[in-house]
Amino acid sequence: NNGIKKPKGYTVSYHANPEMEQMHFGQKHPMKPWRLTLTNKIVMAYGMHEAMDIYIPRAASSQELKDFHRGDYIDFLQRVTPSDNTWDPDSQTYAYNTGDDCPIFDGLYNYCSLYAGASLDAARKLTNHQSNIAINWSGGLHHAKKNEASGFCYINDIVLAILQLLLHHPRVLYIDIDVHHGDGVEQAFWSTDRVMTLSFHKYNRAEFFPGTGALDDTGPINNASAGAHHSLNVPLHDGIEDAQYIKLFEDVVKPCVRQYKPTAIVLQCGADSLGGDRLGCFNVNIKAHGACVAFVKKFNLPLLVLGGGGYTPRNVAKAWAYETSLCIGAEVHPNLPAHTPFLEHFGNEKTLFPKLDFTRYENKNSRVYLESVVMGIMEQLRYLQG
Ligand code: TV1
Ligand code: CA
Ligand code: ZN
Repeated sequence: NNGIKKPKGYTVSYHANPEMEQMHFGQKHPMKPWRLTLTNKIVMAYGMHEAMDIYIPRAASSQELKDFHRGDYIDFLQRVTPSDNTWDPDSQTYAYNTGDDCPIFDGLYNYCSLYAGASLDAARKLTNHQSNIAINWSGGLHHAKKNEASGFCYINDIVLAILQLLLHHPRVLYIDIDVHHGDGVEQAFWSTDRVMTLSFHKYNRAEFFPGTGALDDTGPINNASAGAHHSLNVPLHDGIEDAQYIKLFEDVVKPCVRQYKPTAIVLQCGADSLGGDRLGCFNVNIKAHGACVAFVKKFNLPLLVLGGGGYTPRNVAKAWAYETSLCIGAEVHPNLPAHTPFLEHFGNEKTLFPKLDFTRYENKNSRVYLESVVMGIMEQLRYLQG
């Protein structure tokens, strides 16, 4: 291998089931489970698997899925086939918000129960003290609701994993760097103070999915509710750049950890916040995206690392492989190993840190705007003391 060693006294577990990588959402659909194959090939080509405990996770049981989701919705996912999904003429949609964004494809239920099983196994490795960091790149599907699909997400594996952590942990901090708002996770824990949710995202109520996550949406308005001030949102404009993003992330996450004192952290690493993403609109490089992971690791708390969005597969795979190396604390050569499968797929950019396409989005985030966002977050955190 490349001399990558297991870190001493420190365990990283990697949960990946190749069965789900073969799934297809449909020809033109931006979600490509195949990006996970690409990620795993890079991880293995570097020999990173030598430094981690590798698990091929089982599928979650329908009972486990029902710990968050409504029974009739899970029964529907289990039963429905591409040919028999029924159109509801009243709402002009298919059942449970399936349709264009969330199509019914062959193997859908298997796909859902596999990524959920992986997140549950990963969470259990943390609560058993068998891992310090547990990674599931197939999870992080933050839009799924209790009784409906949303934004390419059917089962909310993040909510299920956090519920698992809450059996052993008094407080869990959820951090979400996907370019979209982590609305499903926010909604699930809106009225509790045992989970703090913190999402960084592009925000435009009318024009960018899902349209929620304004700076002042911080939990129930009623101060008597435990959840008040425990949902934090960092709304951003197009084109945010590396230095701004890293500073903002650190300026927000550090005081959240200091004030909230979580005993475990869940980090959703959606890679659609990278520059050049097919659906995203930020100008963040892979090194800066990874800097967020490295920063969170430094708190030395049990850490669940999840995937999420990411629609330019060659960049997603590099980002997640690089972030795997940061989790194990291994220095990897920036050039992809010559024996990496699918190397031809990466064209001229056979490096972990390609030049991304920043031409599509001009930076609309002023220094003054970002300072006002940090102030807004600090204001919420002041309510937590006492
Ligand atoms: C089929 C084929 C579906 C091509 C969907 C982009 C497609 C999109 C497609 C698409 C697309 C969205 C909306 C509009 C809701 C709709 C994994 C009624 C080229 C976590 C989910 C984004 C992001 C949903 C998921 C969004 C995640 N954008 N081509 N669909 N309205 N949906 O805007 O956060 O990354 O785009
Ligand atoms: Ca986000
Ligand atoms: Zn996204």
